[in-house]
Amino acid sequence: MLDVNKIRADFPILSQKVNGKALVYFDNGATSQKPQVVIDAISKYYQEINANIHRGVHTLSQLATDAYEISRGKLQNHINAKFPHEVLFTSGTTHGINLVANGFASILKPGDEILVSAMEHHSNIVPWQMLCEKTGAILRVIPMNLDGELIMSEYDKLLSEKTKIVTVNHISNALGTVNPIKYMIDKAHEAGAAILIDGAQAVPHLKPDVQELNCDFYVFSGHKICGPTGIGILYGKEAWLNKLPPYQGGGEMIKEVTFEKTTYAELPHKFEAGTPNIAGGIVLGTAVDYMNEVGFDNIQQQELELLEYGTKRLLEIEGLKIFGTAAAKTSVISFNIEGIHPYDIGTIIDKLGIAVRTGHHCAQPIMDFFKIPGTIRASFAFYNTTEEIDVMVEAIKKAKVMLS
Ligand code: 7TS
Repeated sequence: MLDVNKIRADFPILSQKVNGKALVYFDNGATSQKPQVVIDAISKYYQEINANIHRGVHTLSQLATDAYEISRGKLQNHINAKFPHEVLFTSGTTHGINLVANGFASILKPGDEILVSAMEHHSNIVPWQMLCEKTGAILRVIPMNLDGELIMSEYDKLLSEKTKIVTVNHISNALGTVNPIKYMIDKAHEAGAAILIDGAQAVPHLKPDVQELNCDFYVFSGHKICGPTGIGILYGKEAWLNKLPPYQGGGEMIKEVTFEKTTYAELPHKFEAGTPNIAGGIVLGTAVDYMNEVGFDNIQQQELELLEYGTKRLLEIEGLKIFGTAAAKTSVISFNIEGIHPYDIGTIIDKLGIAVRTGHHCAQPIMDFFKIPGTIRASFAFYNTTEEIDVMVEAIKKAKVMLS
């Protein structure tokens, strides 16, 4: 069992007051809070070993390079990648998806098809639409049902020899649905297509095993797993990363440059042009260590309790409707109250110290599907408590009285 009070003491921001009230932070889907070890590791890097990596023979450069590569190894272990060079540092999920989509420009022909799901974040829609514009490929959408579950029989029908890549989130940011990605990966491969998994909302809750999943690409952001912003991971199978052209040209990604011809560096450097977010890369390793120390079994147990308790308490509010009622769900509750705009509730409960996200959550097609302008989203992390849910429920009741 998780000692939540002990865990909360690791996060200085959680004992802050916001608008004069104790902070209730339920916007973990947007970004997680950071434990003191992570905050300290950032200072330590700049205080003790700051230098550019992979270039100097001097001691600090070597220390920074070693720390960066040790962190890559931690991430490799964390997701069980076969090789460290299959783990690329990016600036985040968005960067990882754009890198892969850009690479596929050299593979796709007019009429080829890309499958996306109906419940994607914009960052897993727009890069593929841009790719379609560039190549003449066609975007097809895997539909979902009213519970917010992808319809697998429709997915099976959409897959064909025209399908070149499938791209789907592991967990939906707006609905909390956990998608059947193992099934989807196997089916994509049977059809001869590659598959990218957007793990941005999954990695805060579980440890993906990329070899067991057998996905071709798996992307996520560091800032949702207690790490800093501006750093993320793109896992790609070695064969795919060798096949794709580099995304950006520049220093560190070359083997040899002449004005006649340039040859590219081996993986992972081929995809890591320029000075990267060195501190971010190193500290992401610290963040992953922290999450593993807390333990994903403990995290899941705590979050399941929060999901069940939160769902029960919220449904006590008259006129409240939850969007995203999939059988397989994580600790995200998206809801609306009849006759009240989500922004109004969000604004009032913010005054009471409660941070939730309101709006379309960068997933407008989901809102269009449910014919709503947006939702109020409470997304819980392992450091949240049922008492905080009680505070939110009371605040929403107050807001409802004020607004009706
Ligand atoms: N994919 C999913 C499923 C996401 O939830 C997000 C961010 C992204 C991609 C993009 O990640 P980034 O780190 O590159 O920005 N989701 C959210 C959210 O739900 N609220 O704020 C950001």
